[in-house]
Amino acid sequence: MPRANEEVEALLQEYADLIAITGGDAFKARAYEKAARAIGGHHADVSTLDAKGLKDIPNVGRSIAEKVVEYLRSGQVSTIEETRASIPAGVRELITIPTLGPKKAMVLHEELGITSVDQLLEAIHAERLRDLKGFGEKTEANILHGIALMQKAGEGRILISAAMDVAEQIVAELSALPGCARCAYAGSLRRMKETIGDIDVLVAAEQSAPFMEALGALPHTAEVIAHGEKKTSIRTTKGLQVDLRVLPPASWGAGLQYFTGSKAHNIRTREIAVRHKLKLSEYGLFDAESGDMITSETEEDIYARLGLPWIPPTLREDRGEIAAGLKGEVPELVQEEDIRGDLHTHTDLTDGLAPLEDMVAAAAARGYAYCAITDHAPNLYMQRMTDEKMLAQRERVRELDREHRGMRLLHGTELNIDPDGEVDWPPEFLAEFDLCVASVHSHFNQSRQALTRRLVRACENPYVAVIGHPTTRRIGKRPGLDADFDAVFEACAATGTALEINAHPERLDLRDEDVLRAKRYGVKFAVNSDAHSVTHLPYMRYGVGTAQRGWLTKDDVINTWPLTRLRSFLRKGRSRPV
Ligand code: DGT
Ligand code: CA
Ligand code: CA
Ligand code: ZN
Repeated sequence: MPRANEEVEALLQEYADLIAITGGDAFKARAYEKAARAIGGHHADVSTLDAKGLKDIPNVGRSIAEKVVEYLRSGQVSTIEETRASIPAGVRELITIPTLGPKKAMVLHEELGITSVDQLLEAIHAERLRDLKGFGEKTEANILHGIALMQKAGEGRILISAAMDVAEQIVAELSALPGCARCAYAGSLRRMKETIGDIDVLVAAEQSAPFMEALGALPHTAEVIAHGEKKTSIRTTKGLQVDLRVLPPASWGAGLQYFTGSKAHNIRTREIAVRHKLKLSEYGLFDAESGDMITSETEEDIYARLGLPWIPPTLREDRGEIAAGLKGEVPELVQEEDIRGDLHTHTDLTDGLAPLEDMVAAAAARGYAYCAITDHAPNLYMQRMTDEKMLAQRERVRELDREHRGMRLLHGTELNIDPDGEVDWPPEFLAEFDLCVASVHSHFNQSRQALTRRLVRACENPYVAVIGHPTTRRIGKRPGLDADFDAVFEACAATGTALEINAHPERLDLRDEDVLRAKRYGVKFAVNSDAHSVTHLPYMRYGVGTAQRGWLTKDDVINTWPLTRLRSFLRKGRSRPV
């Protein structure tokens, strides 16, 4: 994303929050939020656009365009500065606590005079929040969790998508240099972990200096932290650390295996080496006694000499992959190419940015065999959905379906699971959708018992085929629902309801460990982008990475299936419509 787009997105989002704290118009706040996301997701660099060009971006009206122009010209927007100044700095800090939100932050300020995170912690420990309306023990626990998340985020793990963008650019730049035999990223990014501490890049070349220098000179690089012959570390303009190691081409496999990790996996592989009277390091696999090199050029050779098949990086977490390898039972993991379609996408009929036609064209361009449009149902009040709008969209979807020869379109919706586990619309209306995803979008803080019951009831609904973003967590921002997920997994398996692996990098929900657990109950999964713009469809890769980390095969994932098999699953045993 161009830097200016990112800055403007953050500024408009902040303004939306400020409007909310000062008790401003909710629709106005919402308009700024939508514009923020539209600009963040816009393909062209906004700093190259004039007011007219800005207004062509969906959800950007005249007044917002003017503010953006002012910002690009002067580095600030007077209205936003004024609003900012009207709120104490400490309260602005409070709203950055995930799980707290602008309204509660304002109550804490007005009722208890709290103006900093430290004061808030003190007040919680002194049980002073208990007397406030709308605050309870549960809220306290959530706020404490939010503060912990914020402090952890401050320790600098970043979302996989942000790391991937930087890593792919660096790998492309370094690969183009003369003398580069191999270049790849390793570490947690190659393992597709949900957040990344630092990026590890490896190069195989005879000479290391040109690569070390090139890394220091890249436009991303803000600072060289350490510069050596084998390893150089830099910090990017966004504060992300990148470690570059240059290896002799003959050590490529050993280096790649070592620096891919995880540490826990490497400890296991080294133990096996020791049992075979071998020694494994980043330079190669050696005979422990003579010190003779046995092999080092490819990962496959190294694993083979340890009596193991090549283990996919997404499994290298010491979660049983070595034992599975020794028994020849490493699963054949689902791949991105196996995905035949996306079952959760939004258009500008609700909170998506792109018109239906654009979403459909972009999905078709990805080579999908089918794609479901699943805009929000009416109980998500801000989306202003109506029966008429939904039916009109269905008409249009059916027309487009006839026009797109290669891809079948499914008309679906994303229902809201209410506090009792009920969803929008009566059964007759639901029966007409090709697919209903159902998700929790509110009342996150119910008791564990109520939340569990709520999700189980949604599974029992014969029209609900997929539970969307099942835990509702937002990485670094909101913890997942405190429900008994084992009970939910059991209900999914019993009712034939799939669990979503939402591929949005801020969600990745279900997460890898939960996927692994749910699979043991016999649950099926849908890996979906939840795209709110055409640029989100490629998030699918992160969902597939998470599915792999949860040991899923193609058969576990319903949107790798042929359409007939998928349709029969979506009917959940209901009879075919006549
Ligand atoms: P991160 O950066 O926190 O997201 O996680 P990783 O896994 O990328 O960790 P990092 O960057 O510290 O190191 C990259 C890989 O290098 C790691 O996965 C395994 C290997 N490695 C680094 N230090 C050690 C070590 O002390 N022992 C072993 N066995 N492996 C190490
Ligand atoms: Ca790393
Ligand atoms: Ca590292
Ligand atoms: Zn949703």
